[in-house]
Amino acid sequence: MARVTGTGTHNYREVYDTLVNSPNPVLVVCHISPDGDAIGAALAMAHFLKRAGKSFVLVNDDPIQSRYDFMPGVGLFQRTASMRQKFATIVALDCADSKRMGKTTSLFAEGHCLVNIDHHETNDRFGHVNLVQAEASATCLVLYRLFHATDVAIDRDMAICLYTGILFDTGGFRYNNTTPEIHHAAADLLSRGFEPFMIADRVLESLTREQVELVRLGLATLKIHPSGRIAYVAVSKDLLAASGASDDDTEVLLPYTRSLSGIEVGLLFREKPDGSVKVSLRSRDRVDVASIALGFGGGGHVRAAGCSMPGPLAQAIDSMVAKVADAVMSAFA
Ligand SMILES: [Mn+2]
Repeated sequence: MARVTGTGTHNYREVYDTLVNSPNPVLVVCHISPDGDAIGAALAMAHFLKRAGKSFVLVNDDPIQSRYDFMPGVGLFQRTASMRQKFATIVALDCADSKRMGKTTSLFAEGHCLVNIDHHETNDRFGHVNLVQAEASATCLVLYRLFHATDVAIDRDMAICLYTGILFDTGGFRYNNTTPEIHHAAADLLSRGFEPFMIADRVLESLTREQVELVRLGLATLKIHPSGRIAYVAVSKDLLAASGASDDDTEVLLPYTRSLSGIEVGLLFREKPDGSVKVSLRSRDRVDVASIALGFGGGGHVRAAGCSMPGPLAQAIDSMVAKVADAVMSAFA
């Protein structure tokens, strides 16, 4: 196998050739706590590999949320902790840096080849082969372009997976990353025949009873900064336990922060079992939350980013809100 190395961004043909000529099986990974784009991209890649006559193993540290049960092949995901095998070729999807792959890196063989396919602006080109398109609205769009450029026929299963990722990362075609190109891609994918409402309902709308309980309890913690431009909620370990919801479910609280009229930055703080604090940041028009997150060792996109901070919760809130208030102040100066 010709191993392409380097830190730049490779072209479609190099990426295609690396994947198709790699030894079997190929390990397919996406980021921990996988979302619609990560799962969609990993599954579309798995379907592609299978059609190219390759074998693959799909792995993630975390369970896949049940809302994604409709996705073709989702049952093939295995948990990292259950795996012993080592892999010579790995393709990472929707991971901005190697930490996002979690413990799956323990499954990489010595001298492995890592293919990094992503769309995060903060991607540090951690692969040996990198296909990173920071202007792409979703990793699923990067894959759509790759498949088109290399004449890979997109079947219905792949189309459902790619469409799900595009739908998720554009917030249902609402965010500013909703480009003419992504609508063209969505139209093309939809022509393979599936129900768009079924996907939108599962991915964007359905809530479990535990999630609704989490919203009820979480909204009681909602605070608005004196500037009137920052809103935030905090989910402590106790609150999460009382709701019966899981850690990943906390995302359902985010829209209630940024969506408040007049708010520029919405924040969600969640206390992790080890006492550290995970922060999700969303902005509306002006504030670059990726650079704020980066300052705390995190990353993401201009309007959606995240990071981890040391506890305790109240202290993490204070220092983050102070930083965001500075950013809001200069954005509205
Ligand atoms: Mn993504």
